[in-house]
Amino acid sequence: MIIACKSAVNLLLGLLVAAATAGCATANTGAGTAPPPATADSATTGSATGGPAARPSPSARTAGGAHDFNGDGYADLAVGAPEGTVNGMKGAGRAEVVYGSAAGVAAANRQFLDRGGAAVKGERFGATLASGDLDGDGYADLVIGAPGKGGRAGSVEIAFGSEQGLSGRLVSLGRPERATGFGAALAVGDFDRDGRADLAAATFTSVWVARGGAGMRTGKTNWRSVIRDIADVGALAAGDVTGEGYADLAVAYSEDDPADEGVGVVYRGSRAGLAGRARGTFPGWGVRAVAVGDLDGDGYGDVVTSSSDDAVDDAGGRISVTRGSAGGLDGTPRFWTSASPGMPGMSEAARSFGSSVAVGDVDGDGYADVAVGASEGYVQLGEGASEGAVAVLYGGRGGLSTKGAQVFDPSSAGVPGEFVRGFGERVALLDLDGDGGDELVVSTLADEQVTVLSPARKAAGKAGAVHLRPERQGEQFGRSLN
Ligand SMILES: [Ca+2]
Ligand SMILES: [Ca+2]
Ligand SMILES: [Ca+2]
Ligand SMILES: [Ca+2]
Repeated sequence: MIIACKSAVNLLLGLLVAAATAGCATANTGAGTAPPPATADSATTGSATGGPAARPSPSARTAGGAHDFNGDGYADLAVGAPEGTVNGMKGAGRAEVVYGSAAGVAAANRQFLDRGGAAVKGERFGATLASGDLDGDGYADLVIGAPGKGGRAGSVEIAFGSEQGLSGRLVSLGRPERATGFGAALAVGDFDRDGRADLAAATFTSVWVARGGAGMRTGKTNWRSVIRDIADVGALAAGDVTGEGYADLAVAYSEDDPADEGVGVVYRGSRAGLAGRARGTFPGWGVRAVAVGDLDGDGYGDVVTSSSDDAVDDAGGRISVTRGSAGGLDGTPRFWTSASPGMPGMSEAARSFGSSVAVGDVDGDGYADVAVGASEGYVQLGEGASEGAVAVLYGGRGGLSTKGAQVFDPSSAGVPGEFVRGFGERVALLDLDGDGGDELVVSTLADEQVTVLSPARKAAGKAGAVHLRPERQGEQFGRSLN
C-alpha cells in the first residue's frame, strides 16, 4: 500500500518512531509497524510531527492509522445510527462511513453498513464502534457492536478494510460466554505488539480480549477473560500508559452495584497480551467515556475520563486526567469543570460538561489535546436558542491546561437549524484531511447531525465546517463516532 509522505510522520501517542525518520517508504504491514489503539467512544491518538517525545518506538503509525480503512493516509470517519431500520427491523441499526481526503470529508462520499438479511429487531448495531488493523494487512478495520437492550446476547461484527475501503460483508465474531450485551463497549489496541491490533470487547458485566490476526477474518476468536462478574462495565480505552510500547487497556467499571463509586484500572500490555493490572487507579464514578493520550509529551499515555450530570459532586460534570508512568498510573488525578479558571465562555452552568470526551492532536504539536462535550444545559451567551457546547483544551509540556482553549457551540460551529439541541453528545478527534492536526467531530444527537470542524484552522481564521445528516431521521445518527 502507498502512504503519503506527510502521513509517515504522524505517530501514536506522541512517540516518535522509526517510520518518521525513515522517510516516506513506509508500508503499514507486518510486525514492524504496530497498529495503534483506538477506543469505542474516542480517538486515543496524539500524532506528532517531531514533537516532544522524540524517542524511538516500535509503535509506528501513519496519519490515518487506526482509522484509515482504505489506506490512503487519511483517517476516515464512522458514525453509528443504532436505531436504524433495516429490512423492516426497527432498531436493528446501521453505521455510515465517510472517507477522508486532502479536502477533508465529503458529505457525498458515504458508505452504509448494516447486517442486511441477518438484522435483528432492537439489536442496536452501531451503538459502539472501534477500529484498528486487526488482521495486519495494513488497512484499518471497523469493529461494530450490537449490544441490544436489556436481555439480548449482543454481537460484535467486523468490516475489514481494503484499498477500496471497508467491505460490506461483515464478519460476526463468536461470543465468549452466555452473557448479555456483548459489544456494549469496545477498544482496539496492539496489546502484545505483534503488529496486529487486538480487540477488547465488553458484555454488560465482563470484559474479554482476542488477539488480532488473519484468523479474525473467519470470525473464529479465542476470547480470554480480562474481568468477569462485575456489576457494570462503564467504558474501555486502549493506549500505552506505561510507555513500554504495548497498548494497555483502561477499564472503568463498578464492582458490586452500578450505584457504587466505580473505579478505573489499567491492564498492562505485554508480549503475552494483557497481563494483570498496572499500579494505581483513575476515577471511575459515573464515567461516560475514557480516552488515552500523551497530554504532557513524556512518552506515557495519560488517562482522561468524563463524567456528566449528577453522577459527580461537581454540579455540571467534569473531566479527569490521571498521568501515565513507567509503573502505571501516577499520583492523583486532576479535574476540570466548566467553571475551571481560564475555561472560555462556559461560566454559565454547563450541566453536562463531560457528556463525552476525546483525545487527539488538534494543533499537531505532538502533545495530545482533549475535546469535551457539554451537550445540555449550556446557555449560549447572547441568544440562548440552542443547546450544547464543546471545549477544546490543549496539552503541553505541563500537561493539559485552559491556555488557548476554545469553545464551539451550534452557532459558532455553523450548525444548520434553530433550537439545536444536544450539540456535543459525542466527540471524536481525527485527522480527516491529513494535515497533521485533528479535526473535531461533534454529534448533535437530538438533531441527528454530525459536524466536522478544524479547530486549528478556526484559530487561523479559516473555519469551514462540514455537516452530515442521515438519510433518514429517527435513527440516532451520531450515537457513536469513531
Ligand atoms: Ca482513508
Ligand atoms: Ca485490516
Ligand atoms: Ca496484537
Ligand atoms: Ca504523559
